[in-house]
Amino acid sequence: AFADDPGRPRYHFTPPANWLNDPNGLIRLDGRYHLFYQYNPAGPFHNAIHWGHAVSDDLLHWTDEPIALSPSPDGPDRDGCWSGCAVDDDGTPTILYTGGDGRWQLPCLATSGEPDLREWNKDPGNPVIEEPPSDLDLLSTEDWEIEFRDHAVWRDGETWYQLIGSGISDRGGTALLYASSDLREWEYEGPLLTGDDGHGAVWECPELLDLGERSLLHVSNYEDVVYFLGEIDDGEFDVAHRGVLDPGDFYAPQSLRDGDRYLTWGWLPETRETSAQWDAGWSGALSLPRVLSLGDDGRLRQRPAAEVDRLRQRRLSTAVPDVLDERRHALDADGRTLEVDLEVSLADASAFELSVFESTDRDERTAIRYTREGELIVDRSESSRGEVGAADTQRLSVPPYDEPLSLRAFLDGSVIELFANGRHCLTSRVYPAENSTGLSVNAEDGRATVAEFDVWELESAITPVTGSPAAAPGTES
Ligand code: DQQ
Repeated sequence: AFADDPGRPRYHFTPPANWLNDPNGLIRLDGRYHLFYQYNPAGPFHNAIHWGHAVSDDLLHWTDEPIALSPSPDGPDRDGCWSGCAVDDDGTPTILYTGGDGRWQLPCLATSGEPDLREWNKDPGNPVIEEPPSDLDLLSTEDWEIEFRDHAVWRDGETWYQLIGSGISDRGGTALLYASSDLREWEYEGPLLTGDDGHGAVWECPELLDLGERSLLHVSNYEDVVYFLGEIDDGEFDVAHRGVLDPGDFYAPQSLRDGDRYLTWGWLPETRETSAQWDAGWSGALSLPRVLSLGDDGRLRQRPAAEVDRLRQRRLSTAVPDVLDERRHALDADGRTLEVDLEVSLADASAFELSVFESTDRDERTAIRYTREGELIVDRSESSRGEVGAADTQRLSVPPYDEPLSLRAFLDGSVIELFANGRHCLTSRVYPAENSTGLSVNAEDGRATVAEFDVWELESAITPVTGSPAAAPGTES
């Protein structure tokens, strides 16, 4: 099932085998992109997390590297090397990550002396912060003494700053700010922001991006990746706007400052059953690299990195009419490694529908709908007939000022990643049968006009797997 799994993406990053969750430690060094990720080499499930590693020169082709960080049996990370970031400390690549140790989670540091970032030396002073701040009533749970993890580090002049995710009892998730001159001694400054009004009890993976006129703080609250746009004033974050980065199957993103742009990747978790993940031998993919920026209106923009255009290998002929009505129009083009690029206006229709991963009898398909109510919808009720996958409908509100809809839809095995009007993203995981490759379009209750419609076959850019999956308990390999 591993090599011929039709659900395995060909241009979205996946682990060589076994388990992947959060992207970590994104850094560009000597022109090369390094990607680390939460990795369990023992099987497609979350346990005893290591840091996997891959490198790329162009953001599209990734080469698998040896494991970068493993839990030390007697160390403060003996239960796992959890999420964190990488910085360049005047020529010394340095990782800050969370060490899991019994009921504790504390920040640990590691450095590398090699430009290939293969060897990492854990700091003898780990953990670099020995306890969470005591002046706050931080949340404790059955499993954890305190929720206190994940690290975003940046430098301003001579000072390093760090954000750590946590939660304050009876208040909500929080991002705690620390400062340091050497990355090893940290002074607690206070909460940068606490989500008092229903943004989750705990914040994981906080990250702060400087988007020029405004800063963007995003946090993952077990459900959504919530973002806040605003300004930092005297160690506190003044929120002007808030939203959700991608209300679909997208979690715990991390970014890389690359020249004057930010590139952001998120974890696209599986939505199929655990047993299907065992059968497949792998679990978890990453989003395409997204460029996050600020529009002239002070709102967020999200687009695929320009490099992604280079995946286009061949334009497929579609013959989509300029005016669509209720009749379904099947495209000549089909496939599972595609980009569909379109611009449509609803005219007098109530909705426009693009159906993807369609079987010949249309019994299996995923409907992407754009409605007059200003919603972009991914209807998965008929998506994964052969397998149990999430069947709920995902919704993204695309405000009316966004008419016409300009959509880039990336299809990749089991991934549907949508970019609407360069602003909004919605990602879905679906598990159609291998030969469900069809595409069709139609309008509902009236006519819709199509200004642009292109289908591109994309390159299978991810290097063929080098690892082999761990055998599931009780199965033969
Ligand atoms: N995943 C990591 C944690 C983080 C969570 C553990 C978010 O550090 O809070 O694998 O998905």
